Amino acid sequence: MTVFLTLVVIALFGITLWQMSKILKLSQAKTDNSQVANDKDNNLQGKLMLAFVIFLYLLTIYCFVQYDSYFLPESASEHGVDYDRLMLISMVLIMIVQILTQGLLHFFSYKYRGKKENKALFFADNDKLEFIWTIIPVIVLAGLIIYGLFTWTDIMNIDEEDGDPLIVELYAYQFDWRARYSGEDNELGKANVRYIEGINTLGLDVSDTYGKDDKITNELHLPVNRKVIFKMRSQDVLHSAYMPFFRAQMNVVPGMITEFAYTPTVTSEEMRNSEFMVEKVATINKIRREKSKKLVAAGDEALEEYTFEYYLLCNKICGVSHYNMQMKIIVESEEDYKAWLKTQPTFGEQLSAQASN
Ligand SMILES: [Cu+2]
Repeated sequence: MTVFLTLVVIALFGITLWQMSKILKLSQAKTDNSQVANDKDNNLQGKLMLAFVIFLYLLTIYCFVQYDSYFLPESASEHGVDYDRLMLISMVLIMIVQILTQGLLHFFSYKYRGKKENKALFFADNDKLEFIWTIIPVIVLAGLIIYGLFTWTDIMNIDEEDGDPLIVELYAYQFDWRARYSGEDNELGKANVRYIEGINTLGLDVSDTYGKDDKITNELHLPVNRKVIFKMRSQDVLHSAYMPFFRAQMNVVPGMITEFAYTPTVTSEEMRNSEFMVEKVATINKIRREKSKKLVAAGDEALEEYTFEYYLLCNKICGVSHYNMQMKIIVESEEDYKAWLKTQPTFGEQLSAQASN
């Protein structure tokens, strides 16, 4: 019954509105209701066009100033320098073209807004003009694309024979990462998702002798200034290995091995002590201290001081805890790296420890 009454009320309300709109229409019968824009309309629209583009440009400048602190520091990897240069050149070109064309579009809409006495000029075509505005974008775009292709080839050229690269497996699963280092033999053992059982969460082939001395860790230690080749595997869904400070990102796809390589050039320690990071961390800690005051007042635990670390993040939304899927990266000297690796147990040792339990 209530539903029926509600529907009746809504229907009556609708009819009332409809009747009122008819009255309104009658009272406006004498005003100009022509569908053709008059000078007053054109004036308003022209000014709005101009105001809109000015608003957009002011907003852009504001965002650059306000969100400047979210920019990354200079790249901490060798190829990252080329990557940043390509990005900068592309962005500067895009900005110049955008500011000019968009600005002119809106300015002309304002300047040549409709006026009753204006007559349109018949202008068929101009070969010279068309040639100019075709050839300039062609040359600029071709240059940008060719430069981009060369940079891409340089970055994606993963040559295992070149120098003495470190080969590390990155293993992704919901919702964490593992790193696997090849042992003394410098060869990663075979692995397959079918072998996953008990502590063998990476599915290493137990019968493969190459795998026995592999070391599985939950931190990624990398020696500085040595090329690292990452071989990536996923246990379950699509993940993405994202290391923004090294300008590196690669999808981690179940059922296949994807690769990426880079040479870290700045140790964790150096990055922590860099001017850029000291300033940034100070700002973060200031915010945290203020937040802590409120937390303590509310009876919650205060926030710890923040110190900078590199992280490997997941950059594909892979499930509920995706936001927390990360592994610490420590870039250090070759000696420190070797000393750390020595302290890690091999897969063989882990297996026999489990067997004796
Ligand atoms: Cu993920």
